[in-house]
Amino acid sequence: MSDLVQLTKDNGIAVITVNNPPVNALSPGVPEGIAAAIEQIDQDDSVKAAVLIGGGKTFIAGADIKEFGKITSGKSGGGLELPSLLLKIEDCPKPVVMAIHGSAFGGGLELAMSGHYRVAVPSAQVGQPEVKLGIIPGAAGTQRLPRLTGVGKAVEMCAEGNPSKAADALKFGILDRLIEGDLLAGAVAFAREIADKPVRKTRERNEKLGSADENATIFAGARENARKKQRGMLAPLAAIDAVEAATRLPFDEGSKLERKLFLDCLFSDQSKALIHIFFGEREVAKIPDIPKETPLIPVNTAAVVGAGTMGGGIAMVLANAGIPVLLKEADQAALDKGLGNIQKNYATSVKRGRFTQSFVDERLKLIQPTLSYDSFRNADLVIEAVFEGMALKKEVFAELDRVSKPGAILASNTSTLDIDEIASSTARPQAVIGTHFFSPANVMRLLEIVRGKASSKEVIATCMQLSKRIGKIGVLVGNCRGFVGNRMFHPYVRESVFLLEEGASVEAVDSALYDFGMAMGPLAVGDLAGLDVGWRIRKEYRHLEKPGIRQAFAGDRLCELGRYGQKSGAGWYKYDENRRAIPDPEVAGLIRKWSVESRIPQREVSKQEIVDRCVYALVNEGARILEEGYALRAVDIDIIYLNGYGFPAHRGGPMWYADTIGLEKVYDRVREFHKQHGELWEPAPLLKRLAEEGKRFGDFHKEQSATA
Ligand code: T1G
Ligand code: NAD
Repeated sequence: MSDLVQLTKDNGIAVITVNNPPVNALSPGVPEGIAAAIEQIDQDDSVKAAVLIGGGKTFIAGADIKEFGKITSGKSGGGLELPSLLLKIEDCPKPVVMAIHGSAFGGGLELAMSGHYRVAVPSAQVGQPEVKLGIIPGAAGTQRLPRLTGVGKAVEMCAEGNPSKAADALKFGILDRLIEGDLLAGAVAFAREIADKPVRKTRERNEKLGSADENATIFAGARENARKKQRGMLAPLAAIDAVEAATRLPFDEGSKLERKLFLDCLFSDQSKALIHIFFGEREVAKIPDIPKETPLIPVNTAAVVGAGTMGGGIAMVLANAGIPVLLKEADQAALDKGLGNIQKNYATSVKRGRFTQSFVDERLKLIQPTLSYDSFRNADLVIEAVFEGMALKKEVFAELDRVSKPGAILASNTSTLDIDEIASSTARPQAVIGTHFFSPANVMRLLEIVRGKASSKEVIATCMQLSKRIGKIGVLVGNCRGFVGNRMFHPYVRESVFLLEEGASVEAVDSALYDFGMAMGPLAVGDLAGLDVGWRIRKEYRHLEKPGIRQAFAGDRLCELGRYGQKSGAGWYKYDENRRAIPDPEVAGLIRKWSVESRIPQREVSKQEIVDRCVYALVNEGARILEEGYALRAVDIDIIYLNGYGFPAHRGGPMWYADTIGLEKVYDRVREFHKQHGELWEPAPLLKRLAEEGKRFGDFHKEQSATA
């Protein structure tokens, strides 16, 4: 046997153990090792049945995603194809019991379904998450799963890609038994129980494949759901086609069709983008100059200053992670309002089935309201979320410096202000850092962790680790104006308003970016967040703007009319009582009038120009941020935009999207805009260099790390 796969015997029961840390992926050598073990079992008369189990923390978490690049670039070393291994297991005359702990995902669940029985510990999870990588199951998962669960559940699991807990998987017919205690012992005992029973081949179990009429409704519903919830993604629709084939074609033909659909997806740009994101979400946790073994500061208690829109959400996030949190406000009225919002948000989560009432009751007990700093000396971490003003922030941090215990982390949720400036109001700048949550903080997954020039490695490492604990994706960014996300968002929004002033309609701008895949158009986002928020920031920084540079004015003019967006019932759109956006001809008229008064030539604006102006504004600013070192890698920017700004995952983020288009083409377009619209479109030097050298943004940090 190989190091990757061991075969042992336990009194007539063979045990196949897969050992390929960290997640027992089906890397080259693993399928071959399993096949050899099955052959041996087949020929060994002393073996009555077999158990296959994963070594370490999990069962098989799927095919080795790192190998996909080799397949799509034709460099794959071949090796035993998974579908034929699964037929080999299924055709083994001795019953094979799959013993599952951790995650049986993708090829791991497909392998498990080729076994004759499946048992699992209650904490295990199973799933076909392939669509999240822009592919579909490629080893007959879409053919075997409906034979175990029925068509409805199978199409849901393959098209949505969400995991199922073991208890549910037992109900769905995927598992045969839950094992409490020692999994291997329980699985071997189970194998003894069934050793004399005839083997059941999953591929021959057709009784749950339903009738054409029943299935037609299921597939129509699934397609509509996929088009709505996974807008623009190809793989979910391909997964539905593959499960449908299982109900219409014999197993072998259905498997062939699945394989074709799988390869079509694998070679698609969408899949490359989503695999980039898969590894990117893990890459952003690695900070080159902060070693893995950096000591972490224990965070067992926390405090939040300000219970407004953000403070309340942040307190919920900490409580949801089981961290007791003090919540301080300036006065009782504000505190009551903040607590009221928290209770309302929790009630919504219970109504939507996200939390149980008992979970919420427990969490609410962890949130301690207060009007004083008295108990702050117990807090390991303090997060400030008061109004966005430097003077107030410095006042609060000076107070926190006085009342907090030595070693406490002092964090600010500021969205634009200078972290070093805030830290200068304390005697412990090494303990100060930015923790920039996104609204609503209890929902948005992104957390920009802003490194001040004095922030210690322990504080940074602790916040990066804490972001995982509170269910966020932490991305480390530098301390520049607007950090990474908002700094790029500024030119993106600027261009969307310029386009209005040049003749495009509000609906045309928003629908162009919506169709591109953004969760929402930039103008609708402005109305949601409040146009006055950006207006206040633009006014605060107007003195820093270069004279003679074109400034967007339509948004400011709307705010002067009190049109702040949803909160005032009208902004770029007007809103009905259910906050539904309605195009407003009055706004179109006002913008036309103001633009003509400002002598801006009016013209037809194409959909492509709208997308290019807005998205390339992101890319160009992203390139500046990279070369100035405020983001560690291009993928960090991509992760920020997917999880904080609704950039479509199947396009991989703005920097990956630019790499996919080709930087030469992007650079040419940016130069065109530079000629037409002036200095604001000056190409970033990094974009220029990489385009001229035929390189990608993805290469930049490799260059950096090579020269570091
Ligand atoms: N292939 C290669 N590397 C993988 C991997 C995989 N399938 N899964 C994880 N890793 C790496 C990951 O990059 C990280 O590396 C380390 O393992 C730990 O991962 C034929 C075609 C299992 C729930 O989509 O969901 O099967 O950063 O940090 O939080 O039809 O990993 O340390 O260098 O995520 O404990 C389908 C993907 C594949 C499952 C564990 N399978 N993995 O979470 O650890 S397609 C998946 C996960 C397929 C078939 C098709 C999670 C996990 P590094 P981690 P974790
Ligand atoms: P908000 O106006 O909703 O809440 C601020 C709260 O701070 C108010 O309830 C106020 O009473 C309280 N406060 C003021 N002074 C205080 C003091 N001395 N002690 C205790 N509480 C005090 O503002 P918000 O939208 O929650 O923004 C808070 C911070 O988060 C700002 O820095 C903002 O830039 C940042 N931020 C906001 C968003 C957003 O979308 N709203 C997103 C990210 C970051």
